[in-house]
Amino acid sequence: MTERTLILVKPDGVARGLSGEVLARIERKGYVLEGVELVNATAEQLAAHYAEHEGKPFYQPLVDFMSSGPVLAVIASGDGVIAGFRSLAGTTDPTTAAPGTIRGDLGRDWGEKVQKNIVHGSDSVESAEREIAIWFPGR
Ligand code: DAT
Ligand code: MG
Repeated sequence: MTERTLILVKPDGVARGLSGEVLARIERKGYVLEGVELVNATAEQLAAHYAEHEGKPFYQPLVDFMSSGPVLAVIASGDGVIAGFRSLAGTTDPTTAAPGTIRGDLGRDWGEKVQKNIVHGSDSVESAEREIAIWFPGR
């Protein structure tokens, strides 16, 4: 089913010059870029985006990291793009993410205080629509 997802190239990805690499992988898979914008995330955007993780030990370090530089917010569309991009991204910890995935190929840093895993991708239709409204109001 054609659907939309919300992807973020996180501050580590943008700072390392990996935005184009991530966009290229999305396009090579056949997904369509519907919106791309460089954003300095506000505290309100991050609180809304990561509401499900509030109270967890990694929450504050995560929000601090996400505020440390610009993020590239992307809407991508296509058949099965929500699960498909999660598959392209790889599992959460880049150390064990499979080779061939964005996190597995390009990520490394992980720890109690830093979670630099390059990208975010929505995990369900409901999350995707909720997150698109946070990063692209009116879309
Ligand atoms: P994902 O980004 O793979 O959907 P998630 O939604 O569970 O993972 O968590 C959001 C982010 O929070 C994740 O990209 C990195 C950080 N994170 C998750 N679990 C963590 C943990 N156990 N320790 C440190 N950071 C974590
Ligand atoms: Mg998640």
